[in-house]
Amino acid sequence: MPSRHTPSGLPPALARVQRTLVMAVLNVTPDSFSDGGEFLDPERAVERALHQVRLGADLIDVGGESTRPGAERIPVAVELERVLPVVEMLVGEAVAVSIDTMRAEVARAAVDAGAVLVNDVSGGLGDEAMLPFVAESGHPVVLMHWRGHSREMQRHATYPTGVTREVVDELEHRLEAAVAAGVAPDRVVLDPGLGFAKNAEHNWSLLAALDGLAALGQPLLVGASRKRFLGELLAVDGEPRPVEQRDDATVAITTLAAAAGAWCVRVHDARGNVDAVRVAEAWTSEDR
Ligand code: PMM
Repeated sequence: MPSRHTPSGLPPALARVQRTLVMAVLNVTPDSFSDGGEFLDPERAVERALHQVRLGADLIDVGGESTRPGAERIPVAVELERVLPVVEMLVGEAVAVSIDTMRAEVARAAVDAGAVLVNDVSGGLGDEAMLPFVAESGHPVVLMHWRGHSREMQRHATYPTGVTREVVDELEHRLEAAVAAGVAPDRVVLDPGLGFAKNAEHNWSLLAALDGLAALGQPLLVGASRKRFLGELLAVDGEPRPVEQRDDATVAITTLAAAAGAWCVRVHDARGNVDAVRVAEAWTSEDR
């Protein structure tokens, strides 16, 4: 079984966990592909997150800007207005919060409010102030493979020398950039960025190569939950499986990702995924 790497700098309750972590998504947006508009009201958002924690989620990933293909950017003030009250309320409930943002200003406000992890889908490319901020804060950071903003990203879904090779190379560059900015390498989590400048075939290649990515020696995060490539896989008569019926396939990916050594999976509904990481842990455990 490939070894699972865990980032430093997490709160002790998370650092102690001896299995793949389950991060539950909380999109405080009107337009995310799977849950857009459902949790714009902070009270509802918090209720949803607490439900996910009761189901066994280890972390709640709060995001205020949709990254679905084609999405337009929003002003930073709007992003802050969406996420901050929710982060504050969740921290007040002793929930471990991750902040899903490409903006240093939003990351800083969330960290000041008590967020424990920064999740940057742009891998530090979206805002030049992000990596220096992460270095200063000392928080662990997720750097995802990214090739451009949602509006235009599918134009960059070309990998002439092989998707795994190019993604690994580009992630290594992001890691180097983080270290050059002063981020401790043991705080950096890498993420292949499924669906971001990638078609279904690219996503499956990356998932199949996950143990190879784990060999980079960094903790890995996998975000496959409900994504379009699952809808395409399960299509009937050319009709993709609807978003709300992709959770079983998500659980299957979680099991395989956990067995391949992922540190964390990012999912919309913790149910099933929490059991899946336990199954994978028992399956791959070496001390029996
Ligand atoms: N995917 C989405 C948003 N944030 N963060 C990380 N680290 N990895 C991902 O794969 C990822 C992400 C898009 O999905 P959503 O709109 O359902 O949140």
